Amino acid sequence: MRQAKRIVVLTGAGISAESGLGTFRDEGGLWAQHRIEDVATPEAFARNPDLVHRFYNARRIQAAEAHPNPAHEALARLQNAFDGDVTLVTQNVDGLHEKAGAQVIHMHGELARALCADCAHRWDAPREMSVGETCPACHAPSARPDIVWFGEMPYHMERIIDAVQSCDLFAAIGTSGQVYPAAGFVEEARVCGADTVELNLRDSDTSHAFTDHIIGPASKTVPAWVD
Ligand code: BV8
Repeated sequence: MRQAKRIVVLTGAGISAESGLGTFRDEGGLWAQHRIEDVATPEAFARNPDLVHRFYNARRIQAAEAHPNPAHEALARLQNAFDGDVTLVTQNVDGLHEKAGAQVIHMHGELARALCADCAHRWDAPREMSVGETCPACHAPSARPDIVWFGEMPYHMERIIDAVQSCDLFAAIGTSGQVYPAAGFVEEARVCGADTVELNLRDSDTSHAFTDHIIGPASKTVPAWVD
């Protein structure tokens, strides 16, 4: 980390596991309880908006009560103390990076936000959203969670790719490397000359693309890596 000047950090559900929030693909994870096709696609929302709202309402309430862990706090320290650029990109929607005081790019949206499917207005979501919820701007009954579902374009991609292509250190923390385009960032960073490090409990689908690996729970490995 010493000689790096421009760092990009990508986080996934694993960084929030020790804050008590379930991951997707670990034992008993979210995708063991629900099929992606039933709760995390635009077609699922069109087919059964009540089920999708209930899936996200439960996670929104749990996330609102969760606290950042030492891994989130260490990344906020890195951002505030490092004498270079630190671009923090998260696939997570739980808001824990902000709670730790970090500036973060949410590429998959946020549980705390609602989106109007008609006029694209965004606002702070209520604790529980329900079918037919109206948009405060256009008043259409078309409120949905401000979440990027499968088949939808992730947010801030241009800004993220610029940062990935110009960084000299790319770190991925707590992600299985199974979801694109996020899983492709490491390759992009590598071909642009960055060093790459993966911090995870175990190997991921993209471990082969990283030059360094730090194995262990994020609440221990990330503070050690940062400090
Ligand atoms: C798109 C919503 C195109 C929010 C999510 C190739 C290129 C492009 C697209 C594709 C492609 N191939 C396939 C696709 C389609 C698809 C995709 O990737 N499918 C996969 C399943 C193959 N991608 C998309 O649809 C994306 N959109 O490509 O659009 C487009 C183009 C033009 C115009 C329009 C569209 C959209 C992807 C976003 C989908 N939304 N979530 C929500 O419900 O939360 S993705 C979902 O999985 C989560 O958001 C999460 O971000 C993501 C990845 O999961 P992880 O965060 O990695 O979590 P996971 O449980 O998998 O792993 C946890 C890891 O943590 C593990 O490695 C574990 O070991 C580790 N861990 C656990 N505990 C700890 C730990 N590590 C450290 N410490 C611990 N304590």
